[in-house]
Amino acid sequence: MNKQKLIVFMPAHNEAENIAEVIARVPRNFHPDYSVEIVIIDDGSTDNTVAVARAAGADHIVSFAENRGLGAAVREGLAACCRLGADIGLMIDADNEYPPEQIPDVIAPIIANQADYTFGSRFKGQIQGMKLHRRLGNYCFTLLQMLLLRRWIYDGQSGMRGFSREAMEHAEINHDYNYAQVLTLNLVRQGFRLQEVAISYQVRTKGQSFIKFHAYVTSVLPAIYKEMRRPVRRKAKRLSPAFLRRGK
Ligand SMILES: Nc1nc2c(ncn2[C@@H]2O[C@H](COP(=O)(O)OP(=O)(O)O)[C@@H](O)[C@H]2O)c(=O)[nH]1
Ligand SMILES: [Mg+2]
Repeated sequence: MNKQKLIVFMPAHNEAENIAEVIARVPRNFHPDYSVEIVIIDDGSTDNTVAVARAAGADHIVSFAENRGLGAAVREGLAACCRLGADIGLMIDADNEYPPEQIPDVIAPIIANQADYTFGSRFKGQIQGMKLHRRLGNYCFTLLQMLLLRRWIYDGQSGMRGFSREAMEHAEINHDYNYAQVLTLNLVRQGFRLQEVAISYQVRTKGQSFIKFHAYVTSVLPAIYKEMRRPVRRKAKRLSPAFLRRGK
C-alpha cells in the first residue's frame, strides 16, 4: 500500500539556536501507514538557521529573500505541503517551545476523520514559564475568537496545529504579520471541524520572542476585522453538489 504523507512544517526566523533540536525531536516513524517529511520556511533569516536545519535533517527548505512575516511564512508552509503531496500538515514553531513528541496526538483527530483542523492546546495541557502579560494577552485574543465564532476555544494562539489536506487547500491567511486568529476564523467559518488536544509547553530558553505588543495589536486587530467582514463559502455547500442534487 502507498503510504500517506505527513509534512511537518516550521516557520523560522533566526532560530539557529533552537531549530536543530526541534527537527531531531520530530518522530519520523510514528505510524506504519505514514511517512514523515520536514519543511522549513526560512523567513529571511540572517543567522545560519538554514545550514543548521539542513544539517539536522530537514527534507525541504523554502527561503524568502527578505523577512516577510509569520503570516506569509505559514501561508507558504501550507502551500508547500500541498505542492509536496501531504495528506496531513502539521505546523510547529521552530523555537523549541512546543513538543514534537506530541505531533501524533495533535494529528490523531485528523487521522480518525473527527477533525480537519487541530491545535496543540497549551491551556488544556501544561505550561511552564509563560509570563503573566502573555497569559492575559492569550486569554483576550482567545476570548475575542470565541465571541466571533460563538464556540469554546482554549488556545487561540497556539504555535502547533494540524491540518487535513482539504483544510490546507482552502485556508486563507489575510495578512503577512501573523496567522493565529485569522486562520481559525477563516477555517471554522468555512465549516472545517476544529479540535484541541492537550500538550505541554515550555517557554523558550534561547533566542527572543518576536512579539511586540504595539505591532501585534495594531496588525492583528484590523486583520481580524477584515477577515470577519469577508464572506466565506461554507464547506458543506462547496463540497457536496452531488448531495445537493440528490436532495432535489
Ligand atoms: N516567518 C516568520 N517567522 C517568525 C518571525 N519571527 C518569529 N518567527 C517564528 O515564529 C515562531 C514563533 O515565534 P515567537 O517569536 O517564538 O513567538 P511567540 O512564541 O508567540 O513568542 C518561531 O518559530 C519563530 O522562528 C518572522 O518575522 N517571520
Ligand atoms: Mg515561541
